[in-house]
Amino acid sequence: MSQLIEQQMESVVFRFRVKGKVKSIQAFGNGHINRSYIVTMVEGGEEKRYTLQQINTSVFRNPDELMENIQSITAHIRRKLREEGKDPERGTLHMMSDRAGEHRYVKDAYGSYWRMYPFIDDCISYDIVDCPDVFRNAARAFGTFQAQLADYPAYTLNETIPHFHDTGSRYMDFEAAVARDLVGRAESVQEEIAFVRAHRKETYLIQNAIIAGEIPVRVTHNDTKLNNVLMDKENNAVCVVDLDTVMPGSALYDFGDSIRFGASTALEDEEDLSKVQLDLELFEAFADGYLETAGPAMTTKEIEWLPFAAKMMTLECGIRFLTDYLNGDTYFKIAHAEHNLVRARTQFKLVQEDEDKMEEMQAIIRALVHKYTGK
Ligand code: ADP
Ligand code: GN1
Ligand code: MG
Repeated sequence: MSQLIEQQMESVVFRFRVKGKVKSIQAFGNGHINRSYIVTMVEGGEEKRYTLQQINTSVFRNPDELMENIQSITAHIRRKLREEGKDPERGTLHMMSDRAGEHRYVKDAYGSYWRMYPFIDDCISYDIVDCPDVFRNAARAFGTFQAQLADYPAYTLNETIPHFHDTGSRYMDFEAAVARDLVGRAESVQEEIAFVRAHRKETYLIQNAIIAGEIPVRVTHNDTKLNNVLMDKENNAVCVVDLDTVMPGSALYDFGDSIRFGASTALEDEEDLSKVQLDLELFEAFADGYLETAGPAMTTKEIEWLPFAAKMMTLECGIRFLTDYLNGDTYFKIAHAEHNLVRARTQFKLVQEDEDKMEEMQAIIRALVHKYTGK
């Protein structure tokens, strides 16, 4: 980082209610949207760390509404943790106030929005997991998160990204990108385009079921990647992070997106597709932890849809990566020119895996329902 940029960031840091001097500011995290930094402050020989994040305002168009959501849901979770005698300092995120105590963010001279959270120390987050017990703990964290927000009035939350998990709407964005072919890539991805088109009819099914009232609307996280759960040294989940997309949604989104990312045997950008498989043991572990914690509040229909949701959230994410590739990589951060295409291909391979293993996933869910309800 250049000295000038570091000085500018320091001046942002001091507009929050922090004490001491800045020792260092380092970029970190593997997220595809925001920019995250660890800020280390020193005061009286003591070090304290914070996460500083620059919000991507081309993705999150209304940062005020976004922060309002995070502030109110974290306050709600904090209350729940206190009631349960748990540590509210580690169990949820705390947005720092600015010096005036007016906002939970700082706007810099360029119009960028920044927020700061005390860093939750001694934790790790995984991009890949091969141990079912670790994945079960991640599921418990997301299931508990949903349970903690079950009595939060969903209609009062702002929609931070409209139609976020409306797969049918994502499909239409994809067709528009193919038609525009802004950067002339469509010709080279005909196979991937055909794959998406072959699945068109399915993209509307979850949304239709929600609109018809068959699937309930809940307050959901909507970005339940494994690396959005902080784990302690014993691999127990400590805190669910990355709360930008918490808004009204469906448990199908949270379950499906977790399986998409965490039950894969490879990273999201693995180039060797023979390494990319759906691991049914991981699927079972996640489903177990999720049904244990969120299951009691879920409806029978919702639970039946879980395996299909895993496939649909994977297809949706693949569609989004491919759409971004066709649009010239304007949404997701990339490390090389083909990154979004590589990501789209892993997702489509996983969709095939989901299709091949659909009956096994369904049998696992039925067995778990029996385990928890006796039915
Ligand atoms: P992105 O939107 O870029 O994914 P996140 O909010 O998920 O950003 O942060 C990136 C990573 O930083 C997370 O996966 C997590 O490992 C870590 N992280 C975020 N906030 C904290 C925090 N308050 N304490 C400790 N680690 C954090
Ligand atoms: C983005 O910010 P991050 O990396 O946790 C994206 C998710 C995608 C994910 C794919 C706001 O999540 O929807 O599933 O990349 N977040 C947003 O890895 O679009
Ligand atoms: Mg994240």
